Amino acid sequence: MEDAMKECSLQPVKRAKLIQVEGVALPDWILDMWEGVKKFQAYPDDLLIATYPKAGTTWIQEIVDMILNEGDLEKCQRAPTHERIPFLECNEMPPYPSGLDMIAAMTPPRVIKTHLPFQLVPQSFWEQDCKAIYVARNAKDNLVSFFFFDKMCRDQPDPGTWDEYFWKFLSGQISWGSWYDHVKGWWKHKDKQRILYLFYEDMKEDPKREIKKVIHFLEKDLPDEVVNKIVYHTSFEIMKNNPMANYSFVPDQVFNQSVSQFMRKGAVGDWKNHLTVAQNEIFDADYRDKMADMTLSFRNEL
Ligand code: PPS
Repeated sequence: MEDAMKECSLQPVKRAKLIQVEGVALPDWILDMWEGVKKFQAYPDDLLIATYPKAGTTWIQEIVDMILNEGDLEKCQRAPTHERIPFLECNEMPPYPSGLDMIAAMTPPRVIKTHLPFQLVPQSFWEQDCKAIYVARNAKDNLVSFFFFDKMCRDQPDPGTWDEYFWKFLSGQISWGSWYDHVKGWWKHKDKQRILYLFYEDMKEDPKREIKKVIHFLEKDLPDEVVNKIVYHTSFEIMKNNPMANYSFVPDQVFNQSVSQFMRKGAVGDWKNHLTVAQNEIFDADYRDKMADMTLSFRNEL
């Protein structure tokens, strides 16, 4: 598979365009997947991992996989992240099949990743009363992380300049739409469905405490030494050097990690290095308006 990936790296990847699907901005390649996504049939024991992009998806994927495999490192290194936990709405990227095809080939119980806002998630997940874990990250760090990702990922629309991207983020005109609608939509439904809503900042502050929440949610009982092992192996420093978790297997033509690494900083508060004073003021005023109706609150620093 790795050799085939390298060969595919010879083909330049065309940047996606942004389209609107049911009022949400999405990369245009999603159209080929859309009918299959809408009709997706979940099993009751499917676990959905949902995030706005760059909110800590890969981190929670690794944590969940390690919990389900009771800390067995060898099992967790059986394949790269997206093979262990396929991405529901992802297009086919030869030699990798589409997310839907990868999920169809899995043996239950399945863990599935999505970036879809709550209202676009296939109904079947809720009809089957599936569990879901949602991770949210403060908007400013999420914006910065997404900008650097969009610069290096050629499967994404061109981000333009930092200033252009700043305005696109505020207006929700980037892939998977508005950060504000996304975090709010999942928050509003968290007590109506079996949803564990986590925050990236809490995970940074006290990973063991948050990992224990996930263990409890998944109805597992793991000894303290296994929990400690999971904390260690899902730390940023270790995951950054784990080829099964750092996306180094994706060819340069898709993820140009010389532009920006997938495992970039893994920190809370990096926005301070990127938002200008003026941008920060505009951001805060706009944020107050958009989040005024919510009890949901985020920490921009620890
Ligand atoms: S994606 O493409 O949406 O799946 O990306 P996602 O995994 O959601 O987000 C990538 C950011 O998460 C950081 N990351 C981590 N932070 C802390 N600890 C761990 N273990 C960890 N793993 C990944 C990663 O560095 C990206 O954030 P930035 O701020 O860009 O560094």
